Amino acid sequence: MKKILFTLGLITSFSSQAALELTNCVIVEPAPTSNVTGIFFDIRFRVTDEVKKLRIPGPESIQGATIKGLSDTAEIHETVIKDGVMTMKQITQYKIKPNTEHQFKRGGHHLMIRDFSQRPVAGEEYELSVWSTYTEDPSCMAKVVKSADLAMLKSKQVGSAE
Ligand SMILES: [Cu+2]
Repeated sequence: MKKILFTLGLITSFSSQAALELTNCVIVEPAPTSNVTGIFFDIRFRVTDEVKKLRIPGPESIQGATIKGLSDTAEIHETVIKDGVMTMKQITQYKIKPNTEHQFKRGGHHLMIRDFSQRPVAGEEYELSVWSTYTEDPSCMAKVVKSADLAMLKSKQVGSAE
């Protein structure tokens, strides 16, 4: 019972402003023959006074994600270049530095889903919830984009960032 009250307290304290913030969430439309696809976003851990009060015992981190209507489990991958060949490796935990923007992008860290319950189509939107260790799981609406449009979208975001 105490645990439930504590959890409710946490939800209330973060209802105004989540500690983890997701932006620029996109799902890549899978190629017709593929049953895997990548998901990209930016994530930031805002250490507010409320977060400081939690006295979390270690660095905040994320461990995976759920995409409502598509997949219960998204893996976190990192891109590794080995002997000049680009491959991907699953990692179980990704640490989020305080007050720093981390970009999950093609050729870097990303989320990956496989054997999705339906094929995402460009123009659709799905709710992405990222599993965090200490603070409330952040979520965002992720837009499905065609793979070819992803590069364009990203350069536009970078161009307008400053
Ligand atoms: Cu991957």
